[in-house]
Amino acid sequence: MSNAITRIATDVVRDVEAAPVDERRAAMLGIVLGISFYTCALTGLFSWGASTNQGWWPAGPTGLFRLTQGTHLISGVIAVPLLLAKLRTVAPKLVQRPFVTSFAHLVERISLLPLVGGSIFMLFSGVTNVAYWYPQEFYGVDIGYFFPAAHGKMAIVVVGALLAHIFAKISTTRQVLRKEAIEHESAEATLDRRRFLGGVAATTGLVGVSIAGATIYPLRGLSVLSARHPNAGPQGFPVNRTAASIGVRSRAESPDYRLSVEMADGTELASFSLADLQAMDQYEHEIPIACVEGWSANESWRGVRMRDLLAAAGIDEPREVDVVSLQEESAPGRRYGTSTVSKDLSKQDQTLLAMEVNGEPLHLDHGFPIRLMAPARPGVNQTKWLSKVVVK
Ligand code: HEM
Ligand SMILES: Nc1nc2c(c(=O)[nH]1)N[C@H]1C(S)=C(S)[C@@H](COP(=O)(O)O)O[C@H]1N2
Ligand SMILES: [Mo]
Repeated sequence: MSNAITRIATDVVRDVEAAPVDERRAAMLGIVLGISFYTCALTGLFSWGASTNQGWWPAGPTGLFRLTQGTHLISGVIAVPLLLAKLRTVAPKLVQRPFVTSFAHLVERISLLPLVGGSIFMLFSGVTNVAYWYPQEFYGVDIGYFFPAAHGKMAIVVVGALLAHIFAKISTTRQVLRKEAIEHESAEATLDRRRFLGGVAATTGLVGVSIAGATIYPLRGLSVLSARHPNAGPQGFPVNRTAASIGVRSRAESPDYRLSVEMADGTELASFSLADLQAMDQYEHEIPIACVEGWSANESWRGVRMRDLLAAAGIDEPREVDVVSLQEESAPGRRYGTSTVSKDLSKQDQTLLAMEVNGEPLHLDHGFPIRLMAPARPGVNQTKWLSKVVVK
C-alpha cells in the first residue's frame, strides 16, 4: 500500500516536472476562473453592503439577497475545482528549477503569493463558513470570527492580485487562444485538453449543483454540501439557533411579554402586548430567510408593518431603528442580538413585525412571539424574539 502511494507520488512529480505547461489549457481555465472569482467578489461586496446597511443596498425586490448570496456561494464553490485544475495545469512552472532565474522572475514569483495564497484562503474560509466551522480558540486566543472577518479583508487583496495577474497574462492569453494557433496544434494535444477540461466541467457542475440545492428548491434533494437541510426544522424550515440554546424561553413565553418602542436615550414611547399588536392591521408577505451561509427558506409571514408600529408610538416620519432581541439581554450574540433597519427599509410595506408564519403562530425557535422580517436582507438581520424597537 505505502509502496503504491510512493510510486504514484513519484510518478506525479516526474510527470509534473517533465510536462510542458499547456498554455491554452491554462488560459481557458484562467478565463473561467476569472469570471467565477469576479462574480464571487461582486456578490461578496453585496453581502457586506446588505448585512451592514450600506446606503446603496436597495430595499427590494424581496428575494434580492437570496439571489446575490446564492450566486456568491455557487460561484465560490465551483471555483474550488477550477482553481485546483488551474494549479495542476501550471504546476510545472510552479515547481520549475532553478526556482528563480532573474530579478524580474523573483518579482513574478513573489506576486504569486497573494494571488495563489489569497485565493486558497478565500475558498477555504468561505467553505468552512458555509459548513459552520468556527474554531473558537487558538492557543488561548479567541478566533471565533477570524475566518469570516478575514474573508472580507482578504477579498480586497485577491481582487487586486487577480487584476494584476490578468494584465500580466492578457497578451499571452490572446496569443495562445488565436484560432490559427489552435488549428496548428496536434490532434493529440487537442484531445488531451478536451478530456481534461471535460473532467473539470463535470466536477464543477456536480459541485455547483450540490450547493445550489440549498437555495434552488427543485434541487433540494441534491444539496449535500449545505450544512442545513432546507426542509428540516419546525414548521418545515431550518433553525440555526434555538431558544433553548440562548435561554430566552421563559421571557418569550411570559404572559407579561411586551414589545416596547423607545428613543435612543431610553425614553419609552409606547409598549404593546401581543394582543395589542394582534388587534392592529395585519399584512402578509412572502419573504425569504436568506442565510449568508447559503440556505434559504421562502415562507409567508404575517404581522404588523414596522411603519404602523412606529405610527402607533407617535412616530410618523420614516426613521432608522434598531430592532433588539431578548437575546441581547441574556447572551450578547455578536451580531445576532440587534438588527439595524434603515429609514428606507423601515417604511417599506413588506417590513414586518411577524407573529405568524404560513398561517400559524411562530414556533418558539422561529422567534416567537415576534421576529423581524424585511425584504432583500441577509437572514442574519432577520432578528428573532424581539424585545424592543429603538428609534434613532
Ligand atoms: C474569490 C473568492 C471570494 C471572494 C472574493 C469573496 C468575497 C466576499 C466578501 C467581500 C464578503 C463580505 C465580507 C464581509 O461582510 O465583510 C464575503 C462574504 C461571504 N462569503 Fe465570500 N468570497 C469568495 C469566496 C467564497 C466562497 C468559496 C464561499 C463559500 C462557498 C464564500 C462564502 C461566503 C460567506 C458565507 C460570506 C458571508 C460571511 C458572513 O457574513 O458571515 N465566499 N465574501
Ligand atoms: N435573536 C436572534 N435572531 C436571529 C438569529 C439568532 O441567532 N438570534 N440567527 C439569525 C440567522 S444567522 C438567520 S439565517 C435567521 C434564521 O436563523 P434561524 O434558523 O436560527 O431562525 O435568523 C436570524 N435571526
Ligand atoms: Mo444566517
